[in-house]
Amino acid sequence: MALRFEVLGRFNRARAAQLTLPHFVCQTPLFMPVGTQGTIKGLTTNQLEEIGCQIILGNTYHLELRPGSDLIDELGGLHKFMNWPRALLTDSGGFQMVSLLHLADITEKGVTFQSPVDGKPMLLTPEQSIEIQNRIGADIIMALDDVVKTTITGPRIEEAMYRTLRWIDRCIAAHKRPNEQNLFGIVQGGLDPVLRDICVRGLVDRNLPGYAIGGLAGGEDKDSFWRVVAQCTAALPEDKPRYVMGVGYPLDIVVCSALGADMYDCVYPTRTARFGTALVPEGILKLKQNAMANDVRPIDPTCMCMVCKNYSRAYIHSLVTKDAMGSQLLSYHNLFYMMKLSRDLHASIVEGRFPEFVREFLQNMFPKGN
Ligand code: PRF
Ligand code: ZN
Repeated sequence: MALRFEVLGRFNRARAAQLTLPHFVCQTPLFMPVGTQGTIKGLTTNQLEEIGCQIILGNTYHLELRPGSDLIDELGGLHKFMNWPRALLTDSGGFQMVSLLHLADITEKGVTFQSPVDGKPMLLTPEQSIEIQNRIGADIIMALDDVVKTTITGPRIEEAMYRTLRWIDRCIAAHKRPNEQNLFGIVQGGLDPVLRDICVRGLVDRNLPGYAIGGLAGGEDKDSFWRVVAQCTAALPEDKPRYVMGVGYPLDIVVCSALGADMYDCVYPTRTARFGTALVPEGILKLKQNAMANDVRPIDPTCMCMVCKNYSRAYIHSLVTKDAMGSQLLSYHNLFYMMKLSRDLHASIVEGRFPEFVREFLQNMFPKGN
C-alpha cells in the first residue's frame, strides 16, 4: 500500500482525514478537478497550486491516445511531463470510452472500441489499463470496471457487477507498482442494494488501499443516488478512503460527505465555467446575462480568489464566449470555490461544527425554504 489514511475528526458518519499519497499530503473531504488530457483546461499548474488543488485527475484513455503512455513514461511520468508536483489520479478508461464512444462494446476480455485515430477496432483489457496507468505513474490508479447507466434495468446490471468483480483480480495481478501507486476498486451494481452489497463485500475481501463508488451521477433521481452512497459508505472499511466518482455539484458533495464519503471528481466546475456560469454561495451566477454588462461587483464579494479581487462581473461578461480569458477566469474562480468548500468541510468536521456549516450552506443556497 502506498498511502496512509488518518481520520482526524468525525461528526456522525462524516469524517475529515489526512490522506498521505506518494506526491502529496491531502486533506479530505476533497474535490479533485478533472484534467482529461494532462491539463485542467485554461489553467497553469502554478495557478492550480495557488488555488489549493491537492490532487488532479487524468484519463487513461485520453492520455494513451495522445501523447501516449510510452512517451509519458520515457519522459519521466505524468507528474514531470505536466509539471505537477502534487498528487495525481488516473481513471481506468472504460467509463470514458463507454460514455464518449457509443460504438464501444464490452465483453469478458475488455472494452472494444473504434480508434478515433484510424477507425480500427481496439481492445482495452483490465491488464492493459493497469499497464498504461503504471506507465503514467499517478498516485492513485483505478481498476477497469464494467459501467452501465443507472437508468437501465434488467440482467445487464448484474452482469456488469460480476464482471467488475472478475476484472478486479485481473487488475490486481497486472499491477506492477503497488508500493508506488494505489489501486482502487470500484463498486458497481446499479441501484440494486443486493448487487451493491455483493460488490462491496467482494472488493473489501481484496483488501485494496481505497474504494470508489461508481455507476452514479448518470441521471438517476437524487433519492436513489443518496441511498446507494449511504449503503456503500456504511459497508466500506472505516480506515480506507471512499471516492464517489463523477460527483461534482456542491450540494451533492456536502450530502455525500455527511454520508461518510471522502473524495469526488467532476468536470462540472470547469465545464460550466466555459459556458459562462460561476459557482457562488447562493448557487450559480450566469455571467452571460445582460444584467452583468454594467455590474462592477466581483463575481462573489465574499470570495478571496485572484479573480474576485481583480475583476468585475462586467469585465468577465464582456469576455465570456468571446475570448478564452473569460472561461479561464471563471474556471479559476470555480475551482477556488470547490477547494474552499473542501477546506470548509474538513475544518468544520475537525472543529465539531459540521451541522452549523451544513445549515449555513443550505440557508445560502435555499434562502427562506425556497
Ligand atoms: N467508473 C469509472 N469512472 C467513472 C465512473 C464509473 O462508474 C463514474 C460514475 N458514472 C464517473 N467516472 N471508471
Ligand atoms: Zn472568486
